[in-house]
Amino acid sequence: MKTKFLSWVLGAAVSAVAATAASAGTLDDIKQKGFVQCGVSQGLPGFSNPDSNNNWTGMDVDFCRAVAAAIFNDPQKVKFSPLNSKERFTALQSGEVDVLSRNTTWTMSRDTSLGLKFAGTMYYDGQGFMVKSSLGVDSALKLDGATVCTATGTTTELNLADYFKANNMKYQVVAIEDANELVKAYDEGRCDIFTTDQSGLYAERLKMKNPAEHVILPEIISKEPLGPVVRQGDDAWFNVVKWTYYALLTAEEFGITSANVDEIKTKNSGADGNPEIKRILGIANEDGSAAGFGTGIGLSEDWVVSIVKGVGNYGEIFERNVGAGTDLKIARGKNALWNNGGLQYAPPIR
Ligand SMILES: N[C@@H](CCC(=O)N[C@@H](CS)C(=O)NCC(=O)O)C(=O)O
Repeated sequence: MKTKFLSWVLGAAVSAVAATAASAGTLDDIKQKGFVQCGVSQGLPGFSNPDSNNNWTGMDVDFCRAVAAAIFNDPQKVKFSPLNSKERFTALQSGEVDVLSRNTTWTMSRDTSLGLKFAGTMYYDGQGFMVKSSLGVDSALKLDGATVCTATGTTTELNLADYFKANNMKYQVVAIEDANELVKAYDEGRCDIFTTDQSGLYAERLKMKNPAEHVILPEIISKEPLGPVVRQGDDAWFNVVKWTYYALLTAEEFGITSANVDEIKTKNSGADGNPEIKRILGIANEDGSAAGFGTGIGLSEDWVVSIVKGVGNYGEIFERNVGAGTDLKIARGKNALWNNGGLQYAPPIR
């Protein structure tokens, strides 16, 4: 009885917080303060990483810059809050950040009972394992009895338990909140294995004393769709974040890049312009009426132009931050567009 009452009180408190945050109107607040407050990781190369001058780069960072470009026609109008995995949801629930763009896995409980809402999957991932090559292990199924380093408050911890149980193996866990301490613990040999999202393994390996000494095992033990998150109860803001993600995909699908967006816009501006391109780039109809839908979600008609000029399309963001030309060298794989063998798919802008 007592516990039931307590959980009711807690539930009511969470709804009250969500309702307060929602009634504030996040998009209007952002327009008023002049920037987007974006929750990111504390440093994950390729995803959200600060340099020595506190300039942030990465896919998750570029997503927030895309949202800023959509609102302000300026990808720099964003401030970053570095958050560890344990504190990230409270920071979003309390309104400390407007959006969380931080290698966060979309799960049912996070998307429902936490009072949050995922706007899309910026990166389709899965959990993997890394070991020192000197250990001579070539499969995760040979890890019985191992000591495993992992981050606190993650899906990683939970999948790890499931996987070892399902395969009748024992393990000891070293769970650490701070990402740099975690990497250090593994690098210094406090654990035999490091486990996290496979993209995280590629990223964290770059921080090891000798990256070449570590191998990533072939097994992928979970689905980790990573994407931006907002609070429940504020549909206007949710729509802006969700359609910014779709705009990035749509631009790639139509071959619209940061280098050619102006040219494509000019080419399609006349009466014989491609109607689909007109809708995407918000080019007005001959009678002056709006062809696109930007103003319908509180943005300008050329919101997609601003996004692509500011950060490029999805493919450009991927290649610049984690692609073949970077230290991470990640292939598009499941993150290719739907018409190119991948899972990235946006509903039509119409
Ligand atoms: N995707 C998983 C794991 C995300 C996670 O927090 N991973 C750690 C280990 S790579 C991390 O991002 N550390 C970087 C940091 O805390 O700044 C989740 O959403 O729970």
